[in-house]
Amino acid sequence: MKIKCISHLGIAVKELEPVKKLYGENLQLEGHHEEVVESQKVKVSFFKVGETNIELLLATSPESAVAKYIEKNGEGIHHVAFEVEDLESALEELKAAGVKLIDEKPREGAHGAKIAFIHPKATHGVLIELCQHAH
Ligand code: CMX
Repeated sequence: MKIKCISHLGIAVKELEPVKKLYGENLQLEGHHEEVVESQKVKVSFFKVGETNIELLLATSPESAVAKYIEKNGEGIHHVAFEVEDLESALEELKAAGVKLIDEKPREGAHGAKIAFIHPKATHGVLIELCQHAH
């Protein structure tokens, strides 16, 4: 597989507005996209950092994985997302190598990107997302 770059770092937050103020006003990063990803039960807000992004993650339901994460760990870095050239074949490769996956097939994430998660049990505690952007 070919990992092209870190697409984003996902940060779990309890409230969006004060964190947006921190990244947007205090750290002066450019906020450029916001959307609710219904399937993931999250609202996401992106800030550009050079070629990569900070993705703030707000749970939209108590059943959201992000709500569960915050309950257990508090706010903080939730996942790292690597952009790959071809997500389906990357997943096939990992599966063949015996790496435990959460998603064996791509599903839809923010920006209409195809995304899939590797299980944190297989990644020494860091939740890894692989994504392939629509463009
Ligand atoms: N980082 C590290 N470990 C994590 C973790 C995280 N973010 N989230 C869960 N885990 C650990 C748990 O602590 C648990 O460990 P133990 O078994 O030792 O207690 C284990 O992984 C399983 O966690 P769980 O919540 O019980 O299991 P689920 O199968 O219900 O969910 C997961 C696991 C990772 C899929 C889910 O928690 C999750 O975070 N999904 C991704 C949601 C998300 O970020 N969506 C936004 C996408 C938007 C986009 O980028 O486009």
